[in-house]
Amino acid sequence: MSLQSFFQKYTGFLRSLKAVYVVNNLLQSDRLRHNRSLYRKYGLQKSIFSPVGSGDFKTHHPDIPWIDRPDALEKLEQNAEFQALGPVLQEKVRGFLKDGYMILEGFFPEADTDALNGEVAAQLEAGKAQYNYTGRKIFNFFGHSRLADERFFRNPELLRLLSFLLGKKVIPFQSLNFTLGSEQRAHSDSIHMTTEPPGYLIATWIALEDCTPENGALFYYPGSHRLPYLTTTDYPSGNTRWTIGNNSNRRYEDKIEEVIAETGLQKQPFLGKRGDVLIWHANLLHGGSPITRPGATRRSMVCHYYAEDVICYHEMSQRPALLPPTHPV
Ligand SMILES: O=C(O)CCC(=O)C(=O)O
Repeated sequence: MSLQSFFQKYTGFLRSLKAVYVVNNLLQSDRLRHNRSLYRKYGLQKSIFSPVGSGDFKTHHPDIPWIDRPDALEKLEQNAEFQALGPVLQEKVRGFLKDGYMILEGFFPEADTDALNGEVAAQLEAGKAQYNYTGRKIFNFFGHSRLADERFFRNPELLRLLSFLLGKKVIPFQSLNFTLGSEQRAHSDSIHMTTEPPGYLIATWIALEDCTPENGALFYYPGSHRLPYLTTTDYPSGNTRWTIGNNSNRRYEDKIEEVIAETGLQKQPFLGKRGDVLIWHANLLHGGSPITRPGATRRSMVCHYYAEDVICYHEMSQRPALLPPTHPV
């Protein structure tokens, strides 16, 4: 068993040791080599195998995603690629700039979502795919399924749209499949997958069955993408030079709860239909509602992407992000 797959299940003490991640980084060096030139580009003077976090970037590179610039709406209207989109999609892109998300209704036909649900169930049954230590998330299912990979994770139409939104070509980075709702508290992806320059991450959330008020629907806070990016120095993470704080995630989520209360942001459930896709901004606060009907399933897939010429790292665990494995499928 590789260290990587061991850590998918393991929740004990070793998870808090930065040195363990360094060993894993060395073992996965193929998936980190691309960072050599990026570290040079962004003036980061450290080994590509070392822990990395927001503290390593005392000042941010001035490259701000165009969607986050004050003149974004004005520039959008003049953009030739935008003008070539139909009026419906144009309105959704305007909404993305304003609210930090957009919804593509009925993007995937039922035949595709049915087929993917069948493959996930079969691979779980056969023990080829597994939930990670959370008991809810199946990491990188695209590595087990050509359908998940080509139709969902690397869907050319979505890749084009995401690259347009970030203003740079995106790299499909990781996927998570769920059969039950996550019931995860509100958070921003940016604490888990962070980029330098900030904001060059984007995600798709795909409903593989209808979402209801009982089956743990996704929720989000429109407009929250405009909040400052929180880092591990903005809450008592418990991190030390050598270790990651055991309760860092809980404390981060407590902090987010405070921010929501202070700003008066309004929570919105996503009662999407199967086949719908929700695209969210790197900093949009979101999470999973409680499951109030015992046994209710909520099949879904989340795919994360970041721009190809930025550094991506995991702020909470201070690790450089590994490029996806090149599994045979
Ligand atoms: O699907 C959910 O319930 C939440 C997923 C999520 O928060 C994430 O992938 O960041």
